[in-house]
Amino acid sequence: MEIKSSRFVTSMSDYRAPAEGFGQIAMCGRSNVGKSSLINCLCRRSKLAKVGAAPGKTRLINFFAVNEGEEPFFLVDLPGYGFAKADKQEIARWGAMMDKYFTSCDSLKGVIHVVDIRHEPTRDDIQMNTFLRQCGIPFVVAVNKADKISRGARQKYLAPILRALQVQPWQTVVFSAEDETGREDMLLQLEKMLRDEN
Ligand SMILES: Nc1nc2c(ncn2[C@@H]2O[C@H](COP(=O)(O)OP(=O)(O)O)[C@@H](O)[C@H]2O)c(=O)[nH]1
Ligand SMILES: [Mg+2]
Repeated sequence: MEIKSSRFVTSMSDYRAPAEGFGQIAMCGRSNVGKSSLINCLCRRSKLAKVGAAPGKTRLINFFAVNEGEEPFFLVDLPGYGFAKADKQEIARWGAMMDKYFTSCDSLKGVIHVVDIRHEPTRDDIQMNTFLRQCGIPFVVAVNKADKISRGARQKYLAPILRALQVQPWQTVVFSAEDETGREDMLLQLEKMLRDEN
């Protein structure tokens, strides 16, 4: 698949199906792990999704329409978890938002669960992945920031991540939003999810 066009459509704090009934591929993961950067990398637009936005600010679900007029779909940037300074109220609000999204989004085709190659998955990461599995939502784990680790050492970092999340190599893409490592592979995975083949 190629991404030929992309545009920001809308932000919402409370999920309501967008007017365009496109299939949706959602990004989830810790704050700062590179969800927005991954969208920008796939779309090859450095400023499409806002990168490095301070966690704790207004947390919204952002919708980007891709390939309109052809085989359109939405890339959905979900608010991250695991932000250091979140208070209980904020975490509860995040949980309610995510709950509503995952339970009422009929057109969700799959999720890209973004993790950081340098860190073993946190308890939140494991919970998130378990949730996706329990809901039967197709997912791919994007092991991002691969550019931070030399090629030869990546396998050593990857193994404990796969083990902790209990995912298989074919469910993961070693990725770098910085240098486009894994971009083609990720586009293939997206295509599969959009066609319900995953
Ligand atoms: N080196 C490197 N930095 C990255 C990569 N992806 C994201 N970043 C940086 O990580 C920070 C957080 O990225 P962002 O996309 O805003 O994360 P989000 O909170 O998950 O949406 C920014 O400073 C990005 O430039 C990557 O693949 N490699
Ligand atoms: Mg972001």
